[in-house]
Amino acid sequence: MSRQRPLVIVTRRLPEAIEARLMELFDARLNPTDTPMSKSDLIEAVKEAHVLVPTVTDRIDSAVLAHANPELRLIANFGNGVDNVDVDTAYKRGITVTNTPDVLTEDTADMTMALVLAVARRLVEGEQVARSGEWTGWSPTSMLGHRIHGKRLGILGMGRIGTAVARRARGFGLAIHYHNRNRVHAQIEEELEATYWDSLDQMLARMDIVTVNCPHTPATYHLLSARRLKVLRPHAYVINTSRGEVIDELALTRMLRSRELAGAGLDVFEHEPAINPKLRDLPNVVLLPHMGSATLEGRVDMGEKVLINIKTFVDGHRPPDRVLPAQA
Ligand code: 8YV
Repeated sequence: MSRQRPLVIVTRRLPEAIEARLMELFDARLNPTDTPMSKSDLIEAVKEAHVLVPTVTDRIDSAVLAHANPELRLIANFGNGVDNVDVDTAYKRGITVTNTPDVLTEDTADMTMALVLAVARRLVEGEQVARSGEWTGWSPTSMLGHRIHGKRLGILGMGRIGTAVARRARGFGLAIHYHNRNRVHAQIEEELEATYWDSLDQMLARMDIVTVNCPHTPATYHLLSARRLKVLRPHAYVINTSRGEVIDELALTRMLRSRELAGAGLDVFEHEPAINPKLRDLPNVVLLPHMGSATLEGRVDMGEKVLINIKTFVDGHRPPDRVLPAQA
C-alpha cells in the first residue's frame, strides 16, 4: 500500500461511530444512501480501493476480483460468514481476507432459540390473533403448540454459534445432539451432555428439532438435501440462522406444504432477498429477514473488528481475523 492513508471503500452504511472512526483513520469512502452495490459498482470499487469492506450483500467473486487494482491488498468483510467472497481467488492474488467472528455468536444463538420457541409455540400466529381484534377469548384447545422441554435438539455445526445454542437449549430442557466435521472436546460434550453423531442421516432420523449452525461452504451446500429432509420425522421442526444455501429450500417448502415436516423457522434464504412465495404462504413457518446478528451492540462490535483488522494490516502486522482458503 503506497499511500499514507489507504483508500478504504465501504459498500454499505455502518454504525455512525464506526464510520466516524474509519474517516479519522483512513481515506474512507462511505455509502451514505446504503444502496446495495451492483456488480459493476463493485468492479469500479476494486479498481480503486486499497481496502474493501463488503458485507453479505456483495458477491466478491473471481469476475469482480479480476478487475482488482494491484494495490487492493485487503478485503475486510463486515460479517462472520465469508461465502460472499471468493477467498481462494483473493489468496492467489495476494489479497488478505478478514471477517468478524465471535462478536455475533450470542446474538445469533439468541435468535436461533427465539425461532425454536416461535415455531413450536406458534408465537406469530398468536400475535396476529391478539392484534386482529377478532380474538374471541381463551379456550382449552386453541393455539396449541408443542412443548420443547424434554425434546431432542440436533445441532448441525457445533462451532461457536452451535455451542452457544446448545448452552441455551440446555436451559430449556432440550437434550443436545450434534453433527460436526470434528467431534468437540470431551469436556464440552460433558458440560452440555451432548451426543455426537458421526452420521448426519442417523441423527436426523431421531430429532424433534434441527438447527442449522454451520457455515455455507462447497461442502455444506444443500447439506439438508431433499433426500436428507425426508429422513426427518413429520413432527420435526427445522431452524436456520446460518445460510439459506445449506438447505434445499424448494424441497423444504414442498415438505412443509405437504406436512411431511411440522414447521420451520428461517432467518436466511437461498436467494436473498427473494423468498419463495410458496414459503411465504405457509402458516407453519416463521420467516425473518436475515436479522440473527442485528443488534446495535453486535453491529458496533463487528465494526470495531473491521477497524482493528484494517489498522493492524495497514500498520504491517497480521490482522487478527484472517481467513485462509480451505486448502491453504
Ligand atoms: C451479518 C451474518 O449480518 O456475519 C454473518 O455471517 O450472517 C450476518 O449476521 C452479515 O453477514 C453482515 O455481512
